[in-house]
Amino acid sequence: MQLLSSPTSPYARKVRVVILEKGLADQVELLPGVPLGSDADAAPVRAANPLGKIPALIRQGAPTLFDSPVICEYLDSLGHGPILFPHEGEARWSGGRDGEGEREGESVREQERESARARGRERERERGARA
Ligand SMILES: N[C@@H](CCC(=O)N[C@@H](CS)C(=O)NCC(=O)O)C(=O)O
Repeated sequence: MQLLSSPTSPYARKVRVVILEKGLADQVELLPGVPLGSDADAAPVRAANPLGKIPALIRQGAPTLFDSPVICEYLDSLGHGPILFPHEGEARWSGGRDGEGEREGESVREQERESARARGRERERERGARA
């Protein structure tokens, strides 16, 4: 299996934690995923996930999985050790929420948008200086 991910994605980090906790590190190759890069950089992510997001888990001979809760539960079903995502009972409803990750994700996205705006302003200044 191959995981498209990045160090800054909280969703991808959650999946990497599951990979480690479930003893699957030797079965999952980590590949860089750049969802918000240039068309060329983002192409592998868009090819793997129609939503153009990371994480995405590419499986040999089976459809690619995307959306971190789905990926996490799938990996949980494969690996060793205690179940991390209970299937039933109170434990199912009291754990595994994505709220923290979403807040962190929004903060990362805002930083990326601000970097893109700063690069745009820099390019404008360079064009102005050359004119
Ligand atoms: N619900 C998704 C959210 C994934 C997500 O938003 N990933 C961000 C990176 S942290 C992304 O790929 N964003 C690209 C975009 O929104 O186009 C999950 O849990 O995997």
